[in-house]
Amino acid sequence: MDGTAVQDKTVAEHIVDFLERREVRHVFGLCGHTNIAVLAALADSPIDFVTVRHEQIASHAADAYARVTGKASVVLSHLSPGLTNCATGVANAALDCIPMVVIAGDIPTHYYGKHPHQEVNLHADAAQWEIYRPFVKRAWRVDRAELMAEILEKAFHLAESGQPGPVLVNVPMDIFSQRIPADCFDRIRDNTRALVKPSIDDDTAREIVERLAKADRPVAYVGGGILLAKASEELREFVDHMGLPVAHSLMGKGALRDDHPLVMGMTGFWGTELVNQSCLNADYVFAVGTRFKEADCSSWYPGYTFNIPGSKVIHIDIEPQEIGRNYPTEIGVVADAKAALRVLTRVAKEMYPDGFARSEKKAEIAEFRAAFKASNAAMAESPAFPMMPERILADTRKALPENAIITTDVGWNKNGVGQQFDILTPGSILTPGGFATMGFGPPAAIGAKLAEPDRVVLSLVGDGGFGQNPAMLATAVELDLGIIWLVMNNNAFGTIAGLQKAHYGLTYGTTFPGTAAAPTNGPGYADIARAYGAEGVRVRSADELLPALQAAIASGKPTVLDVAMINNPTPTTGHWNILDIYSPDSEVSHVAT
Ligand SMILES: Cc1ncc(C[n+]2csc(CCOP(=O)(O)OP(=O)(O)O)c2C)c(N)n1
Ligand SMILES: [Mg+2]
Repeated sequence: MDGTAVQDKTVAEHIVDFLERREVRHVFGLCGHTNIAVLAALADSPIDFVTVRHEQIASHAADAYARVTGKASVVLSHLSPGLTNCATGVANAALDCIPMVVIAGDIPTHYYGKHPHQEVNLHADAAQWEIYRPFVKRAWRVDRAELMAEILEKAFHLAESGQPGPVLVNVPMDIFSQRIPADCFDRIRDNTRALVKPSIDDDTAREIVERLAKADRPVAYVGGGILLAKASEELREFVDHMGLPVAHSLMGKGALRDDHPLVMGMTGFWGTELVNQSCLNADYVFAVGTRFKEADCSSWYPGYTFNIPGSKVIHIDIEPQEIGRNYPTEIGVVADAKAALRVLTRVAKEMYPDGFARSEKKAEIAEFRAAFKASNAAMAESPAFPMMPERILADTRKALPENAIITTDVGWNKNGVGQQFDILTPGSILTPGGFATMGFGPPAAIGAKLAEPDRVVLSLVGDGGFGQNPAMLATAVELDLGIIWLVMNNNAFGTIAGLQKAHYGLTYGTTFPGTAAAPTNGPGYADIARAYGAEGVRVRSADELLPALQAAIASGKPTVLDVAMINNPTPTTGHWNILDIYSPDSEVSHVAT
């Protein structure tokens, strides 16, 4: 450190300058006595601080913001209860590989271990940062002010590179207020902000193309890694040239438009017959940016989604730990999906300039799609009220422009959407895949709308999920965000109620008893919306939904639509091992009522 340098700014002010230089536009968070120094510095900054009423709302909103912008989002949290409230959203981001930098205040360094106000110290002094260790890529406790610049720099690099994910920068409050010389931050000023990602070599690419070309029944199986790498266009070029039918995981939904002639759909428990059968019969599975997760692979049971070994696996992923984790892999490549697919397409065009039509497979896909649609038609057009879930999804698709962003939660809105709702713009569905967090979707819509204010943003959510974070409405109204929340209201934690009914013959603790005022529909979600200053509409017949959606989109106002829905489970063709755990001796189907 230069002893003559001016001690010009506090660490908090330097942090804000750093974030401005990184072109951060929004910071999500909630105040506390440990972080108001940073808020004071933000007050004079072009960066907007998005105030929420519960830290989980901040971390989910930041998660969605990062999914849409493709860059690390920033959360500012208070210590202990603030940080634990925030944890669910951070863990959700971690399991879906979403880059995020969480900056948290902590107790002052000179009080470590003395049990100052709100210290977490039962096993070690000033140990709140350890709570995050299992789900962040790295957690720093900043014990010296001069180290802040390098730590922040590393934090952003780590969050955004390799397999992305959240990191924690935990800062004792006295460090925020310390004045440090400017050159502490100047040291990193000219450092690069974007790291070049690894690709595939031509020889390996040729080997892969050769095997896929010679295969009889190859299948591409893609995951969220395609969207994280913004590789949809490269994927389309490669599968079009090779004529590869495409299956995808839940997180891979929308990697290609769902109406692309080669897209078969989502695999696994909630997959359809076509996609699960095609994967079972594949001689080669060409997997990119996916981790072969349990729900997508029918608990890895042979005979439901994948038959591996049997089918051979080629797997490209940015993270070596994902390769060979659950299935033996013939060729494994650690590479960025976008870079690797570019090389593969170039090599494939050199080796097989005419490409592969696989017209028969395309015809089979088209035929299945038509038959699946026909088999759902009665439900998708049903006038029943409470509404059929299929009709809610069909009317929602009709009302939305192709590039609308949809956030899902868990429940029918996730499983049914994965199975039967067409996504027509890559990256336009944001879903909590790995952590499957109930309560993700409504606040996630706030992050999505802030990232893309000109696009329609709709949160499809169950009544259980909506009930988790209704306070997000305060933020949406304060910022006048024209989001639509469609509450698929079956007066139940329906997905779990369906499992319980099938295995135990009852619904205890899984449905809502109702209230005297609303015995069958639970709390008045439209009234709650109006109390927060948003629009609230209780839809009263099936035919009212489409016009209500169109009116909400046209109004541009934050609007909650409360839509009564029949409590039927999402149909399944795959398997989930929990069924055997509940009922080991009988083959109980989830769809049984
Ligand atoms: C935070 C959290 N708690 C519990 C669960 C377990 N869970 C999975 S689906 C579900 C029910 C969701 O209910 P709702 O949002 O009403 O959707 P529905 O299943 O009725 O369509 C629950 C409780 C979870 N995934 N996340
Ligand atoms: Mg429900």
